[in-house]
Amino acid sequence: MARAREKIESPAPGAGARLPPRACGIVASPYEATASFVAGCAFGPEAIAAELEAAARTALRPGFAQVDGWTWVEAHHRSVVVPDVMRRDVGKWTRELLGAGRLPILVGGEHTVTAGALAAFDDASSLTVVQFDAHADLRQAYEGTPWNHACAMRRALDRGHPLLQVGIRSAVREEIDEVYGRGADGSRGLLVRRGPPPARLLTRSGLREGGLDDALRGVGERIYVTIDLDVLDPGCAPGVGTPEPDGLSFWELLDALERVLAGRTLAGADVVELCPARDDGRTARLAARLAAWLGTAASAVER
Ligand SMILES: [Mn+2]
Repeated sequence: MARAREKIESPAPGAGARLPPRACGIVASPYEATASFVAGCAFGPEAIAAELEAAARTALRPGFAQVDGWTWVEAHHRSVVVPDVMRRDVGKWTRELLGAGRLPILVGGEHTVTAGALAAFDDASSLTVVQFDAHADLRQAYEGTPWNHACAMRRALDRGHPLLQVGIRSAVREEIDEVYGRGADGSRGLLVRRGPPPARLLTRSGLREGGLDDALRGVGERIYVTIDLDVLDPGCAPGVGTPEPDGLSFWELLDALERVLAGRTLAGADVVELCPARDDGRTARLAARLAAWLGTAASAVER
């Protein structure tokens, strides 16, 4: 792994190394404190690092950014399980990359790490979080903590971020009712909460039926994309902690991302919940490709 990171460049954690002006930076957060089904996503970042290293040697990958020269920062050690420490460290490095004019792409780690990246952005109400996920992640608390990965998007709402949830196919009644109101009927798979902050949820079936354009109506110009890999079908992405049948194909995800970002600015992104213990290598490669795809939006980076 040390070798994998040499080429992508790795300032020591917390060293405050001066970062050269390059388009993208990866913030690695091997954080795992609340795995509720299968453990192991603390090893996600190093699996992605190996795939990015392989990708850096690949000349022909049309549509994906060249990843050689990207900065790689390890936000904290794998032993960190205190949410405040994770959020502080991920926030610090995300801020550092933003300050250097680079697009921060966070790789996890469990979905809780998104809170760390979002902490680096001051004006939450002008940064819409677009979540691709099988699960709603809207619980107020789960298994005794508000920093469980099942609460990730509830915390984003708490910060004041408008939210668009896409591909959802698993949620409990209470979390939906609490955010979208009792009697939310989900007609055509789209739930709408009129904020502040506003929120929308497009189910998996709603996406299949062409509901994304409706869901995107009125969504703001600055976007933070969070991709929980379990939004994908377990057939193409088996290496996740909480797999759900009937997910998106890789193409379907890229197509949806393209439509989300058309005419909008990507301010930051993350790819989370990779669980190498469940993987045969295909999910790690896919996660690295996703990061490289997100990197194509780096030219539009802004704070
Ligand atoms: Mn999630």
